[in-house]
Amino acid sequence: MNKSELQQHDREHLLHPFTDFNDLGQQGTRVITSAEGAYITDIDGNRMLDGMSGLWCCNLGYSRKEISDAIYEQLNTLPFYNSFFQCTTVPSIELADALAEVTPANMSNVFFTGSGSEANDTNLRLIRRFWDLQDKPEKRIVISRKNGYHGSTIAGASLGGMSGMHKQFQPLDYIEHVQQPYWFAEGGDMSPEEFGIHAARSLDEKIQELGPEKVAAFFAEPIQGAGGVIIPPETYWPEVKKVLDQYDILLVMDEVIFGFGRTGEWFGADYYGIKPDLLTFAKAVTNGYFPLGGTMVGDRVADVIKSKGGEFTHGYTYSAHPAACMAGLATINILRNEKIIENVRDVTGPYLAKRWAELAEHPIVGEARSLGMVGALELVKDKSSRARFDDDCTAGGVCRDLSIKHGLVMRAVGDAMVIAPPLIITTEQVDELVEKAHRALDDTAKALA
Ligand code: PXG
Repeated sequence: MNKSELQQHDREHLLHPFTDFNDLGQQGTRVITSAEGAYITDIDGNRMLDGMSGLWCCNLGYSRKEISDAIYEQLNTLPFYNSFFQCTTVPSIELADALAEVTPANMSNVFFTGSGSEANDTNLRLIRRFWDLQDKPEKRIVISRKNGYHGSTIAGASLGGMSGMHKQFQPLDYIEHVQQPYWFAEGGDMSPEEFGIHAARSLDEKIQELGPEKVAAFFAEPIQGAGGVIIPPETYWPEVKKVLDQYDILLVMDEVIFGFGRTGEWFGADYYGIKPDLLTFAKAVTNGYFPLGGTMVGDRVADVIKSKGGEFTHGYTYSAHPAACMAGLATINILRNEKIIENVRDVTGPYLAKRWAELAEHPIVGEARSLGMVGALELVKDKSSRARFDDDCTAGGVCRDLSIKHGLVMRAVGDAMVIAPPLIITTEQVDELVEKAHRALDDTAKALA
């Protein structure tokens, strides 16, 4: 099929995630046909620097044959076996061992799933069982944050704080949402430090309003990814942890985006020096090469679930799929052996921070923030008042399309332009990224003038 035939069949038969089908019908999908290193190529032969690592997953880029070989060899040895009913496979044991080593010290058990959304469903099941087994059945309510993202199943989308998603289904009634630590958009006249405390206090207030004895857990991303790379002020996490400890509420860190090196540490929890009770992962655990997710279960929770006995009536056919586990092992081996994460922490992360900050000088950029290998630019019409170009935040979409024309994939979250390039990006490629982003900003300013 040629390009237009492919687009026609795509329109007729494929329902895409998070897509307005009328828009898609008019524009046609972009057909991506190959990828190499940090670059993707479309069907017209356009080569683009992938500033989004696929969908926040290909931390090692696209050319790691060790991972595809590991999957292939496993498929030719034992393509499938389940982990139910007292069965196991060698890859699943080896990956569980490796995960216990690289995740925070208080975590030595894993429950495997097929995706991040499923893993958050698993977390809700584990949390309920944990409190029930300790004769605290009244601890039922879960708190998360407005504009957080935790997946797209009913549980994931209920946990997430995306109002546009909540309008399209019936969210679970035992999940409450509190303020996000988004200083640029919501900080008003407060300093970032003051605002960090303020956002954490909104959690405290919600807990007191609900009754601490009824609150089971708090779910949060270390840094909000899909919400727009929202890096909380330094004061936020220490204060949140204090509040949760005070009321004996479990902390679930959802590291689907920030796990496996994105901050320059293995996990966001390491970056912030926090030990969560549960830690959700997916995406980069297999470098995006094979569907796999899971939750790391902290010792406090695992000890209760394991020692109190009784069957935990939960699991997925593809929990611990052997080929997925081999992909995970190969990925962790590369991250470790090639010191990829240390390089982000010591070399490429600081370099990106320096170059990205230069974009704050651009007339339509209200803030340029970055950390490790993520960044965001806030597009504004007026820098001092932080006024947007329009109420519907359409400038982001304009900038994204112009950026693609210049050969750089950025993602628009409203009017925040976000990047999460592969961790293997070189300093020269960071230069290329920043220059292309600059050109996209210039063209956006012209287009919106
Ligand atoms: N938690 C977090 C923090 C995520 O970012 C999920 C859970 C769900 O994972 P699965 O594997 O079920 O998709 C995610 C996924 C975007 C975008 O456009 C982000 C995600 C997924 C799709 C698009 O930023 N994050």
